[in-house]
Amino acid sequence: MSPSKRNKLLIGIGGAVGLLVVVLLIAPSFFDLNKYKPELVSEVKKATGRDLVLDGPVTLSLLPTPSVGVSKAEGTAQAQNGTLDIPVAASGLAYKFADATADAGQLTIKSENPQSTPHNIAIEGNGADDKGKIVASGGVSEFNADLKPGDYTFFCSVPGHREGGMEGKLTVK
Ligand SMILES: [Cu+2]
Repeated sequence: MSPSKRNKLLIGIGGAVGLLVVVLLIAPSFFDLNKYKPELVSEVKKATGRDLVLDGPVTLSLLPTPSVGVSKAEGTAQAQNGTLDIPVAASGLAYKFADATADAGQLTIKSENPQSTPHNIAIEGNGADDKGKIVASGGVSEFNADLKPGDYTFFCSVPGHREGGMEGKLTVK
């Protein structure tokens, strides 16, 4: 292959791959890369006059989902009238509060999630193991628990989120 032809091939492949990356960033969840295989092949052929053979399914993973912007959890959420409200932060793997306090007894724990990333609220420790459903885009995760005095941990049970920072201490008095 001559040097100029090789450059053309590289530019052609680069352009087609660049286009795919842009489409992936716009619509990652609706996107089936294999649907674009014929276009990719024809683009490469147009640019180079050669047939590109793509064997098998084409896969490209952008996971874990890139998160933009990080909110820091601050302060203590305090239960009021039997409800403990620990909302998810506007962005990032964080709640709005770093920790929480409540009185012993019946408690509703809830967490509104403004993000498109799914989250929930769960607790464990001191014999408790409860969680609300996973929600997104303004949904509210909540559950009821009858809590004895002691130390608990609240966290998001979506895989990786607790490790990413979505946890805090709940003190029940
Ligand atoms: Cu989460």
